[in-house]
Amino acid sequence: MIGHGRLLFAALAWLGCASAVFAAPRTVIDLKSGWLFKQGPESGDPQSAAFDDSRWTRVMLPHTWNRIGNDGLTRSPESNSYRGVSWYRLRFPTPAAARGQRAFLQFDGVGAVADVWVNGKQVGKHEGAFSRFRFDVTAALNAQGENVLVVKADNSKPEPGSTTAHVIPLSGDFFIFGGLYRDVSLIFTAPVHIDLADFGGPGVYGRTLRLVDDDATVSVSSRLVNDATAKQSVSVSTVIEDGSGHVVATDEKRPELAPGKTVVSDSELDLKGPRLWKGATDPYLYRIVVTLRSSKGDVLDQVVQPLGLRTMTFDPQKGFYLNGQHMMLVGASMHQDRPVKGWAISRSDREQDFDLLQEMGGNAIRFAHYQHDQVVYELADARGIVAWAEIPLVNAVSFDGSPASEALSANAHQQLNELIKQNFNHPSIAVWSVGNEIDLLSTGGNKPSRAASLVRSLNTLAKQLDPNRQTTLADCCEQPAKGEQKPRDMLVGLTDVLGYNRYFGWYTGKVEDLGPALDAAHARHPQLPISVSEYGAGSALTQHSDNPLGGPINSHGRPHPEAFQLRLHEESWRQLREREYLWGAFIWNMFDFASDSRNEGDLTDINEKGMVSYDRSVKKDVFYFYKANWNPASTLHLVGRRYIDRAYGVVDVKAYSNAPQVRLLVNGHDAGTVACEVGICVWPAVHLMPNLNQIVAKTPAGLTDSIEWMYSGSPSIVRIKAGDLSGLVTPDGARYGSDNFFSSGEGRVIAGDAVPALYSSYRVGAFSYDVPVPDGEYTVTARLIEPTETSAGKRVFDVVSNRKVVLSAVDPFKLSGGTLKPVERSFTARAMNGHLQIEFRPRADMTAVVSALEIIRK
Ligand code: GCB
Repeated sequence: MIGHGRLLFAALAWLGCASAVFAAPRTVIDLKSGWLFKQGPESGDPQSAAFDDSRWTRVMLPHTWNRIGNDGLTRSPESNSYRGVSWYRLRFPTPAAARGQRAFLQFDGVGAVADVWVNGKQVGKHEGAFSRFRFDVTAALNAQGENVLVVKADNSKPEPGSTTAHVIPLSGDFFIFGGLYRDVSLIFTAPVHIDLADFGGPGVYGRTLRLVDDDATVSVSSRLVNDATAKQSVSVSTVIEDGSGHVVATDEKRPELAPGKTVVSDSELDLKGPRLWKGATDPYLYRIVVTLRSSKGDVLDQVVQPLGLRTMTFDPQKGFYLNGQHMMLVGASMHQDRPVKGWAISRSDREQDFDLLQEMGGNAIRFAHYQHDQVVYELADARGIVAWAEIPLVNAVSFDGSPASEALSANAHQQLNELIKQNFNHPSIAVWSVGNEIDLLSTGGNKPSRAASLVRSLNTLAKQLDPNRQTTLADCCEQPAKGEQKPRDMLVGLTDVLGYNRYFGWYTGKVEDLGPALDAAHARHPQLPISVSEYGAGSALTQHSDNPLGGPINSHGRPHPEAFQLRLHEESWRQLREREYLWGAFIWNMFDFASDSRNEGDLTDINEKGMVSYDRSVKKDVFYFYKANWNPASTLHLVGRRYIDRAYGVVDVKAYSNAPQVRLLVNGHDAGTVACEVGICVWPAVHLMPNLNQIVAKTPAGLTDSIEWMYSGSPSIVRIKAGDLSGLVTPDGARYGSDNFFSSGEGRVIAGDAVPALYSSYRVGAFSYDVPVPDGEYTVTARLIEPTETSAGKRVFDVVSNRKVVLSAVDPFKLSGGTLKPVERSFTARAMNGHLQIEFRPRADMTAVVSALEIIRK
């Protein structure tokens, strides 16, 4: 048997720039550098060893050819959204010391389908962009000298007839990056070894059978493979070590291994006085160490896996319990991409993501919508974050609403096997999710949905593989499709627990509907533990609104003022926190992420619902709202970080803090101390000075935060763009702020560019404005348009100020001579006690409208 030190040394010497990790007694050689890459299909025979690749580009792993998501309203020329086949080639030597060893190639993740050749022989194909896979390449390696490894990576868009037509996900609001975007390594083992071909899993699976106060029983199943030609008598030692490396339980078995066979060796170990894995308060980890020895006592193989002792239970009325202690799981979902790097991110990128989630106070992560790199599950274990793990069965099981094809079903089963086997030993994982919004397309597209049988069989597989964990799915469509009475194919109830993806106030309804909708769901399924697996809103860091209720949001477009995201989260969390039956609430999303179907807010190809920007440089204001609510460490954050150049001289100042009360100083003057409720502290109607304003907040414990705002307007000129969330500067330089100072009515926009910008939105209904201005006489100009009516007499209203009618029987159609025709009317009004009141009072059963107000002191 070859000494592992020797093998390692030889491998390093041959590989030059490659690095090797010595994890006794296996040898792992990291294949990071020396790769040649060609984007797009290649003519000739690129899989053959002799192929001339001298013109290809040299790349390092991790690597993706795609580049998606940028600031600005159009796609950057540096973007690369190519989806299809690309090629990688690597030359590497066979270490002389590897003779007689088994050799495996390990890929930690290739987007999305990988065909692999070694020395011109195809050694395997793997379908699925997210899971680890290994191929036994022992027979394909040259006995000595150089080998040529070739990988064809294919991230073609799934569509009928495409190479990925049966590979999940068929669809999804995230970009599928192509390439060798995670690590690749070469592993050498003895011929008798722990299984490496078990769906990429570790071959060693630990399960807590019993956990009472001072006693635990753990079973460990190890899969042993005899790739030698003769029968082998071996010993399997199974050891549990505590966090300091002390052995706390051991067992030994002496199985006989027939040649060419895989045998499962089971051990049961008792632990006295176990220390529990308690989430972030004490994420205590044991280690399972399984060592395989020959009859002579030589170490043949060894695998080390994490073990955390904990119970996780779900109660339909009371939510989630960790080790019998109630805990509401709060956190966010995350994807795995960054600007420029795409999916080819590093361990330190992932650590930063965890740092941010934990700073925000999250105790849980939903790893959406697929299996992430091993590193993240390790980080979740080590940091005590409870995890939701899932397979990428997203939006649909077919292109036409029919049931999943056999091939797609097989692929979904394969990816679920991989997810569970590869991550079985991570104590942080609470639930296996079998999919996300699986019937979205069929419900939205009014096609039949036939996902239930696949969901049922995936659920059965998950329960067989891991009886200790609960299954879940993220539901979109329990409600019937448009115009129908019943849901078509009920998925809710097929898994042990559930998550609802609900976007009240963003895609549907009002944010206030969230709680009642959840109560109704809870009433429909009183025995089903439910959570909110997604809720959220987009936010553009350069778009600002003084009142997020001022106009409608265009969820699939622009603008997306940050203030709208704040309100949606404030109101959502108020409702979620009160609902004891919820086992969790996961914000969508922790980070902005790449999605090439999006042109929203101020970005392109980015879904901007994150708490933190795509490049992680900006913690949005909303991040601090959750921090104030979830992180017990003292927090104080003044809101409006990016809205520096203010449209109005009188503003509501807001801070997020977990202090009971906070004091505000504006330009050195005390602006009052207010109590904070649900982390929100508000100082209404604060007067700014012309030019620079210094806003300082202080908690009683001495925490301080400050911002500087500019106000370049004049207190006696106020311009309001009614029905609009972002405001406007006219060509002659007049600045209109977003709709503000109103009560009642509804803001609406006129789509397209049929009308001048100032008239492109309006407030409608019976409504009034109470505008803070210095006392005096003002000329008020109301800019009007008839948005919908097609004849005179359909919309007639009076405008009233200080109980006097200042404009009588206003009929925008009649005044302007048609629909969508601008017209304006002015009147004089007096401000008293710092307020100017203007009421729009419709006649009979009609409504009033106004598009803009210009208020100028006489
Ligand atoms: C969802 C999906 C998620 C999307 C999200 C959104 O329901 O599950 O993948 O990204 O909505 O932002 O629309």
